[in-house]
Amino acid sequence: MAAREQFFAGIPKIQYVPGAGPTDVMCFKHYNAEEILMGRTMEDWLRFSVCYWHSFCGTGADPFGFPTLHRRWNEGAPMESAKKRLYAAFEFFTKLGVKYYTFHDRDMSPEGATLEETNRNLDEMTDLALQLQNETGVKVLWVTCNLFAHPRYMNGAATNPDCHVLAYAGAQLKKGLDIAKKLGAENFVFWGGREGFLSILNTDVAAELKHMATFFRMAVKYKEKIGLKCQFLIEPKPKEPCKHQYDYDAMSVIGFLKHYGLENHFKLNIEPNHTTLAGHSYEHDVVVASALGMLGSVDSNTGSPDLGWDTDQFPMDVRNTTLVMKVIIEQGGLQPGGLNFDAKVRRESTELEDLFIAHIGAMDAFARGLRNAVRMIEEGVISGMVKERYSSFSHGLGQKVEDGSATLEDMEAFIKQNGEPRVTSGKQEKYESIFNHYI
Ligand code: XUL
Ligand code: CO
Repeated sequence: MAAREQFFAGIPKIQYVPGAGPTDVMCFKHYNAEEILMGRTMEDWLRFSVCYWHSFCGTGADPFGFPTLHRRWNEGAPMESAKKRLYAAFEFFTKLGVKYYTFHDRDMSPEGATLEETNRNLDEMTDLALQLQNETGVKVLWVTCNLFAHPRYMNGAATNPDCHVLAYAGAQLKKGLDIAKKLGAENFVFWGGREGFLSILNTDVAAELKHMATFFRMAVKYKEKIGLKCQFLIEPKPKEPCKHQYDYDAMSVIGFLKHYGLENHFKLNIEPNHTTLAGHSYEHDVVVASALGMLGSVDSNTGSPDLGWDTDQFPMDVRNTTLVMKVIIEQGGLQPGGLNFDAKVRRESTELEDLFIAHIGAMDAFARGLRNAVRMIEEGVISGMVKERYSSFSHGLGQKVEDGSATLEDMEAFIKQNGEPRVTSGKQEKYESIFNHYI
């Protein structure tokens, strides 16, 4: 194949042009990578990552229609197009100025007839990926194994009723961890693709959950054995493709990890489109995971809350990005995680430049969210009001509740002495008005 075919020939490196006009969509108006906010560069706070599967493997096909996105890099025999895809991807990363990418093993490299052949393909492709990483300085935010697309996984991978399939998933995972080490991945993601059930009648839930925990334990053991330093992440999703997914939402994953004693080995990769599918508001799982010290990374996207499925749209809503960045700053950043655009252009957005416009728009939405959250935190109005709202826990009985030493007898004695509590306003609309001041 031609070594360095250009796939985005007419598109130069994207620049920061503050004050650019409304139709100037091929430049950053807000994302200024080097600018320092609260002691860190924007690039460092945001840690953007481009995802391989949507942006380079996606064809625009949906259950009702044929492909609409005809990418030159997807033409040719499987290994030939895999290489073209990789070159196209690295050209895109560098022109966009994003330092990280994420991929599934099978996005980068096609399956062969046997596991051995598949692994040889992966060796060849990851050799090339390593070369391109070294040339460009672009790094792997996370890698993951696709344990859901191949028909062998139709009844699940780690939770399959047949141990033969579980074994295949384990063998695939072993190689996935090896390539994570080879490419210096900073994280490794487990999304429970088909780990769940469609009918409770044919499902042994207790057995499946136990097998899933065993699968994770094997992963931890192998990670330690090979000296892989990356952070393990589980990505919750409530439904799709299964009717019920075991990793329903942040709280259920944390409950699972604690139940099986795995909580010190994993954090969460929260995808807001999954959060809204679980019936929560956009920011809910980011907030919950962070509050419990478990927020590791974010699959930055959005859905359409009026639709019941995973539309994986680019996150363009500044209100949402502000809420997410507020949480990220308050927990001291996301590193070694980041903001991965698990998002795809609409199947109607057929031009190559749409891929750039989508990422630039979302990066700018996050840059604005970051600036808003920084102002909000530095001025401290909302945090001051929240602190005041909970101030009764800073002394006396409240302090005892806080440190866990209070008893029901203390409660009774307190009420006998102090009587009815004074009802205080929650002031929601005041908070909302102040929040809007920063948007
Ligand atoms: C599926 C999804 C996945 C994971 C990685 O909804 O989000 O792409 O992020 O397997
Ligand atoms: Co995702």
